[in-house]
This record gives sequence, structure tokens and C-alpha cells, in this order.
Amino acid sequence: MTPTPDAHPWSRDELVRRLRAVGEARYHIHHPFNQRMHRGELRREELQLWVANRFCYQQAIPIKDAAIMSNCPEPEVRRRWIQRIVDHDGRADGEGGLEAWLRLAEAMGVERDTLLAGRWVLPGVRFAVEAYITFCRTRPWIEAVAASLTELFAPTIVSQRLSAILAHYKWIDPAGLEYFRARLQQAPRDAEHALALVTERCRTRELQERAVAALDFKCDVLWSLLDAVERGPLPGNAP
Ligand code: AHQ
Repeated sequence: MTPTPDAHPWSRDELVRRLRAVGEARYHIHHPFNQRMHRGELRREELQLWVANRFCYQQAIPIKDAAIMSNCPEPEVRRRWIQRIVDHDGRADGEGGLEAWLRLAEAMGVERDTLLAGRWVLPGVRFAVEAYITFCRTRPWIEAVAASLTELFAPTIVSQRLSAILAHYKWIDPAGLEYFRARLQQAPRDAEHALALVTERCRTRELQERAVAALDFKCDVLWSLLDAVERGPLPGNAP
């Protein structure tokens, strides 16, 4: 994007308003696939394809967070950011968000080896996830922090998803939903840290516009992932 020349910086409140406006307009809560999920309209095979493809995204989270840390020269920032990696990798085998996601898959009737082997991952999902990792590896660390701000909107979608699963998908073992319950605490904590960094560090109009563009890009990542899952093919129907 071409930054607005000679423009004055936005106030903190204006920057936050513009960041929130991106999410309100473009976050994947509005994607038809999530809308159908929340209305209880997905078939078992559609949810199984979703859980297997979302694991490709979940596996990328600690990788992209390590990329952000490798680009950030500030120990104080890294000391807080590293918690995101621990949240997903755990501190030992059998712990952390990736393990919890494997249990979510098993609760949906998908074997963990299917996820670990990436057997059902669709090309569009792989491309969207790789684009996010490459963005976080190659852009200034504060832009990658801004991209993570989709998590400002995550508690709403995670709450809706939990309620929808409990209400409409009785065949899913509720014990497998622990990942989502953990995110209801972790996402607000992470979003608060990321928003403080972006509002403190993005003081020029150019940096502010790049932060908004980074969040816009991340909405594209999440939307494209669901476009691919919605199109399929469903497991077992692959050519
Ligand atoms: O489970 C999710 C997660 O761990 C993260 C990390 C964060 C980031 O740093 O980009 N984004 C994110 C998200 C998770 N779950 C998605 C969902 O819909 O369940 C939402 C997604 C996000 O809002 O960015």
C-alpha cells in the first residue's frame, strides 16, 4: 500500500478505531462457513475437514511467533511474547494447544495421525498458512504483531463456536473442547499486549497505516482458509 504522503499521525483512539473497524468488517466470523457452523448446519464430514485443516494453521502459530521474536531486538517484548509459543507447544509432550487441538479432532472422530500427517490439508489452506508465516518472517516485527490483532475478535467467535457445538453437534464429546476454553483466557491477554505494542510503537502515519494493512492481510488469511475448507473436497471424496 502507498502510505498517505505528509499525513499527520492518527490519535491513539483513532488508530484503535480503525483497527477495530477492519475486524468488524472483515473478520472470519462473517464467513459463510462459520455462519453455517454457528447455526448448526454443518455435516460431520465438513467439521472433520475443518478441524484437520485448522490444525495446519494451529501448527503455524508457534512458528510465526518464533519468527516475530527472531525479528524483535527487545528482551522485554520477547519475554512476554514467548508465552504464546508455550501456550501452543506446552512444556512437555502431551501438553499445550496443539495437543488440545489433536484431542478436539479425536472428539470429532478424526484420528490424530490424520492431522499430524497433514493428510486432508487443502492447497488453499496450505497457501494461506504459508503466507502468514512468510509475512511474519519478512515484515518488521511490529507489523506481524499488528497482524495478530484479529485476536481482538477471537473471544466472540470462540464463545459462539462453543455454544454452537454444545447445542447442535451432540456427537462431539464436550471433553474435546478444552482448547477453546483456554483461548477464552489467552486471546484477550495476547490481544491486550499486541494492541499496547502497536499503539505505543506506531507513532507515524505510515507505521499506523501499515499496522491497519497488516490486520487487513490477516483477515484475508483467515477468510481464504475457510474459502478452501468450504470448497473441499470432503475427506474420502478427494480425486
Ligand atoms: O486459536 C487461535 C490462535 O491460537 C491464534 C493466534 C492468533 C495470532 O497470533 O494470529 N490468531 C489466532 C486465532 C486462533 N483461533 C481462530 C479461531 O477462529 O478459532 C482465530 C485466530 C485469530 O483470531 O487470529
